[in-house]
Amino acid sequence: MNKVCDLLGIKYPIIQGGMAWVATAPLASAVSNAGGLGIIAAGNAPKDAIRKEIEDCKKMTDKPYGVNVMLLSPFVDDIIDLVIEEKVPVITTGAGNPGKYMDRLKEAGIKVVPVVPSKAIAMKMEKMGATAVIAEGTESGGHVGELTTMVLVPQVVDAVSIPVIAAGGIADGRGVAASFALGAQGVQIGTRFICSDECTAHQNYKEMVINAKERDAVVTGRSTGHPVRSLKNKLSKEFEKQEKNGASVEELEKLGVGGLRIAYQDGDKDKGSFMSGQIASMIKDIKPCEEIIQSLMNEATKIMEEIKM
Ligand code: TUI
Repeated sequence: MNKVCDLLGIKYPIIQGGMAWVATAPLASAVSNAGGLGIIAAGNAPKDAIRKEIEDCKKMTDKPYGVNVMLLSPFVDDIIDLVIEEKVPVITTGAGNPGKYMDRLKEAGIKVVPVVPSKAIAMKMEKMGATAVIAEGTESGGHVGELTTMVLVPQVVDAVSIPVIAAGGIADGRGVAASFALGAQGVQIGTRFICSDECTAHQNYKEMVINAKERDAVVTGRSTGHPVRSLKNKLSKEFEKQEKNGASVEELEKLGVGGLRIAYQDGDKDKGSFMSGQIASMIKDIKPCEEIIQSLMNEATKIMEEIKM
């Protein structure tokens, strides 16, 4: 039995990425119903908005699901209260250290799976009582670390005893098999699920991912200390220009704020921040989550059986 499946009570070791705005109840419940772990992303949203997503998700699936807590959110304390009140089975965390909430979460029986960008932070999370860690390489979308998935995952695997879930640059069965070869026991997949039928993002967001070429998922905002990977467009170019011209962190953050909502809701291809992983250029179609997960598993199983022979 796979340890990640065992710990999380799921059929396949596939965890959906906690994509702010994009990961709502319809997507999360579809992934959970298909045998993975669907995730509702709290992002920067207030408590009541996420409570509604949790309630909707519970109506649409009786399988385990999770909430991604974005630790830079101004509402993070409220979101922690919420996941405890709602008895959410699993949380993933991003963009920081969930340490100060760990005791309360564990006491409430919530499994905590932090996203980590380095071996050092993974070891810290294990000590604090994390159930597993997600080692997320810089290929991923949104807020990124420095190390690639290829370099990060085996080092985290060697450094901790809890299960490691690989993330960043995975969208097909080859990526799943490669992750297992590196010692991971599960994968977190984000960008591939944007291009699912159940994802509630604007059609233009899905088109941006499908039309992306191999070097289109670019990182901006390194100078602010919060580097973000998104698809190249007018906004990313303007951001890059202002960054080169020495704009202040405040000016840059003002330019970036709200971009994700514009991408998700309005689908404005010029003004939106279309956060996406590098793997966007390999995604060519929009399918139901069930089909995505089935082909990931079939392809990965076939590769792993070929290795056995
Ligand atoms: O969190 C993500 N991806 C995200 S968050 C996000 S919303 C946002 N928007 C603008 C600026 C910042 C965030 C969009 N995409 N991925 C997981 C992730 N976590 N990547 C890196 C980290 C991380 C970084 C530092 C995790 C822990 C950490 O710990 C530092 C410490 O305190 O030791």
